[in-house]
Amino acid sequence: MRPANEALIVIDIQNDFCPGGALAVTGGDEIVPGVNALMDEFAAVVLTQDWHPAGHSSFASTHAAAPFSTTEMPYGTQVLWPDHCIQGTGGAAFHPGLRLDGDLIIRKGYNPAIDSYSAFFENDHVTPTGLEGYLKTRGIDTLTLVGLAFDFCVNFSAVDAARLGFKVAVRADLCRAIDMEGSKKTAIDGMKTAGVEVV
Ligand code: VGL
Ligand code: ZN
Repeated sequence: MRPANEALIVIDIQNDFCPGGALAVTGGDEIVPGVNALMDEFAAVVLTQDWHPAGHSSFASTHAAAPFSTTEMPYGTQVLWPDHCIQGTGGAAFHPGLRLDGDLIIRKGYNPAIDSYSAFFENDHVTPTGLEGYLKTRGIDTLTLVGLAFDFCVNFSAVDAARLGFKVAVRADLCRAIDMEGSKKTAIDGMKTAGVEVV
């Protein structure tokens, strides 16, 4: 068992990010048994859930644009995704094999106007989700991240966590990437620059 200052953060292991889902990540379901087993090591386990209202501004359909194209938002460039993780749908539900006995489920992406890759801040990089306060008030300063997708929500969460002063490790073997236009390598480089340990 790890000490009480450590938490496991399980990012977005939801049906829409697994094979057959609306924004399927190749092999996304393969990590479930390993993530479940890793939960046993941690006294604190937090799960995140991508949780968009229908018509969300990150959906290509909202802009009559092609999925995986980009648009400029007030907060910067935004990839336009297929409709995914719509609140209350089966696609937004966790993978049926995932253990749900963690301490906290934090939802993100519910603001219609702003996407939220990171578990800590929306994509404007200033609107907090509250996770920082939750962890710090529990005395947690060291995080291990796993989940989907490696190059988007895991990456953004890990970099934000490092910036907030957490000691951060990402278990790459318990993540899978979307990997569009080299985004996996960019994510690895960015995480290392931010001081994240990618193992
Ligand atoms: C994610 C794209 C859009 C993720 C969420 O969980 O990595 N990616 N929404
Ligand atoms: Zn999303």
